[in-house]
Amino acid sequence: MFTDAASYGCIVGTRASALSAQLCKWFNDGVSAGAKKEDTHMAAPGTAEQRHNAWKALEAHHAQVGTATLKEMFAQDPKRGKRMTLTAEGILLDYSKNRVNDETLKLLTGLAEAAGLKQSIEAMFNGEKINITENRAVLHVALRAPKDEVIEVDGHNVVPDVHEVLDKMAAFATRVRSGDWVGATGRRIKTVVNIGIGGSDLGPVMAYEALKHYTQRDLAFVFVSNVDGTDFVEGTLGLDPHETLFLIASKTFTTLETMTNAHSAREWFLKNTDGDEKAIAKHFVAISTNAKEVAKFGIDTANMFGFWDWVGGRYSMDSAIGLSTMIAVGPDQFKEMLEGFHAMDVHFRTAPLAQNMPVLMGLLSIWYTDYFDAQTVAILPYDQYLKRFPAYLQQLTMESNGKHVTLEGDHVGTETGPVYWGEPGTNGQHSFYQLIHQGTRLIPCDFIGFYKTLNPIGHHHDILMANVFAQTEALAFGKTAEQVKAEGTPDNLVPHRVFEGNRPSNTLLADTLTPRLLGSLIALYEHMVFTQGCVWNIDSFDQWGVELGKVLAQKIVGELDPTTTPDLKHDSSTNHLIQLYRQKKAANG
Ligand code: G6Q
Repeated sequence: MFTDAASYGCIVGTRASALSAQLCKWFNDGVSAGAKKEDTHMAAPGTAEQRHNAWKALEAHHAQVGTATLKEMFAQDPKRGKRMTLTAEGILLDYSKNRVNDETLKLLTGLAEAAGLKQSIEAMFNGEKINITENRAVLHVALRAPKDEVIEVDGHNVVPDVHEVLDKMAAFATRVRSGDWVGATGRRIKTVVNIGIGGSDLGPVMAYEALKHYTQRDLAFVFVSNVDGTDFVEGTLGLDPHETLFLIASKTFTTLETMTNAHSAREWFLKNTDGDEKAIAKHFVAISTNAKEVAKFGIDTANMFGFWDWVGGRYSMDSAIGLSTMIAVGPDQFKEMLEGFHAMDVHFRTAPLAQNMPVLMGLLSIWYTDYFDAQTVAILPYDQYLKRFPAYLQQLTMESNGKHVTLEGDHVGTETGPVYWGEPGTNGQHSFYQLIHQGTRLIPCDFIGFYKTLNPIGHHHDILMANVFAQTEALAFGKTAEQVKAEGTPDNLVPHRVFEGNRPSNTLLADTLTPRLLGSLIALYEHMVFTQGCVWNIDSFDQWGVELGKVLAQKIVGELDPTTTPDLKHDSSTNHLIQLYRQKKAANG
């Protein structure tokens, strides 16, 4: 029989003692690394001792309240549901169904203060080189700064550069949308194919899907990312090259997947037209920071849209990387999206920590990750247009905070980035929600819904939103054995039908999904990630794990040619797998 007490125990899963041991190590390392800390570009946070004390205070607090239930908390404070809400830039966050009380929030805010979050936010907005491992500024906030703002990197104001590119994008997008930009044979562009991967793909795809309602429907959009030839072949199947425009999106213009797809696109285009290389200029444009490689590929740099090394790939969807978005929705609506981003930037920079939505969400995720041993966070948008939002957030969160060393290079003393995942509702309810409701793991969830649908038919929207409210209620309050019995359930089935409850969730509600709202929503998560990274004292803006993959595959590609006899120097498993592939490839011709 599942009693309430037993059920809480099994999902609380506190790792307080392990955390305590790690914190001691971290504290000692922090003190000895004190001098090194001065060398970094981060603005000085609290001392190692203050940070240590803030973590320890939360640990003690967790020992006291970690088993308290949402049911009790709601019973104690009838106004909790209304009180624990926060509104910013058209988004309402209801955080009342989290396992926190006022003291928890105070201590979490104290943790952020001790970590120097306020100073770090200023350091980012001021263009300091807070991406210390790449010695780069982190200025996606400059991509949506109004024209009159001044943001300097090495003494140079980057805002005019941003607006120059935005203007160039707007002129180009307008020409493609109106049919003024024509292909080499004078035909109007009907399909735009974005070729990119990772940060040069996930943002554009997500934004295209999210804003489909606002797109020009006589233009089709295709996104090719995977080096698996199937992606390119299926993506271009049936396209007329005379009416197709390729956007080659790559910050470096050296990424193996993107360059392979770009070369295939070039061959496909020349093979299916009269093969005149001069036509390339009308059908290929580049989005990159690397003019040299763009020219080498054969794209006229006049048809190149630039950005800068201070824009990280996963933070680039509102830079020139968003050209496909701008062509789809038009420059005015793209501008509205940027305004939404900017509004949330201002909120993040100016709101007090306790009323700061990205900060609060970041701190709540730290509470579950580091004190409840929660390993994942589910992102559950109840809007079909946001179907790619969880995939987008996977990269934003996990590439940013999937780090095991501190800014000083020491092993972290706490757990860092949880796994983010999800699917749109209500589809997910018919598959993995079972585990969230009745499994043994604690999975904090973000539910995202809208008061108004863009497609009002019948009762669909009420049914959709009723599910949001029902799910968060069931997760928080569950169903006791007594309730199950009272329904006439046979005794042997009662345990199976008990819902422990006490499973936390955030609910995010907004009026309707507009370009502006999308911008604010993305910025909310960007800054939530920043908050987490600052508290964990890690570099959220490098991605050495991605870089490694880029190098390793390049080497092995050359070893797969069966006409050569490479001296394979990998481990015995990798050598064997490569040999098998070479033999099969030779046999298959
Ligand atoms: C993002 C990562 C990574 C990157 C891709 C594509 O933050 O760095 O996902 O966006 O590897 O890189 P390119 O744009 O240089 O092709």
